[in-house]
Amino acid sequence: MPPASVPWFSGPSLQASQPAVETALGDPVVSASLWAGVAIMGFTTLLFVFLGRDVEDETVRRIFVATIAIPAISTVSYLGLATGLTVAVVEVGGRRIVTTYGRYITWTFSTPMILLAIGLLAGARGSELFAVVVADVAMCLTGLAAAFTESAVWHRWAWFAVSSVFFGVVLYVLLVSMPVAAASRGGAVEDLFDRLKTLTAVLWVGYPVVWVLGTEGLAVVGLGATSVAYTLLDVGAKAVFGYLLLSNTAAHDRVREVAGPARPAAAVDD
Ligand code: RET
Repeated sequence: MPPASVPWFSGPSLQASQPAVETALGDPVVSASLWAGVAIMGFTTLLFVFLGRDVEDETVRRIFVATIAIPAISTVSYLGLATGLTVAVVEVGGRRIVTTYGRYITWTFSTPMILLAIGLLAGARGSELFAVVVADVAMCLTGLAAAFTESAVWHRWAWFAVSSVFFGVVLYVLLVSMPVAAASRGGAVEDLFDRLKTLTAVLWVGYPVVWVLGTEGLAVVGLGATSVAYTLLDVGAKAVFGYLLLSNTAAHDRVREVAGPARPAAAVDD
């Protein structure tokens, strides 16, 4: 039942105190995977701030701002999940599903930062960055819709399909369009971009796979395994990705090789 204090609210109940949510968070594997997320992402945020302590170049500084925001947002996200604030139960086709919907909300903010950071490195055009961020936000919000849909199981898959189309656009920009900009920079930038691009594409494909196999999709695996899998993907897609990006850009900062001089078509206008 929706909380009485929110009479207009007819969607899934968002009460952390629901017994099913309490039971889910009482599972030590689920709870450990979420509290580990708070700790790892908190530590990663501090590490990234430390790595950026003497960066001077304006574009590299922008890359740092975007990349530091990734684990910072994620720390808050994990706190919301671990405390049950952003966990809810939905009922569909007679099945009760615990959804950690806070993930999708925070991906809406954190994933654009990842794309901005890698796009700035590549020297992507402003229109390219804009397109990839729009598609990415749409992917996250339609993923949130999939998680909350209770009307029919196939309705959930319909949202999943829409989200996947937006994901296709994101992958296209990352794998086809941005590499052209990165190639024109050549050298260390191109090599670093190529590594980060591959890491990102591989890990990001893991998210919909976990969705399909996990509790919100076919429920082949339980909530504990789903939650651990998302946390591991997050460590790769945020902490490892960010570390590779920042340690390399900070090292090259002094020669302005990484960001390179601004080109007329580049989003970088320092
Ligand atoms: C969902 C389900 C619907 C279909 C698709 C999905 C893709 C999610 C992705 C998430 C990436 C998250 C990252 C988080 C790090 O901060 C929403 C699971 C396609 C690609 C990288």
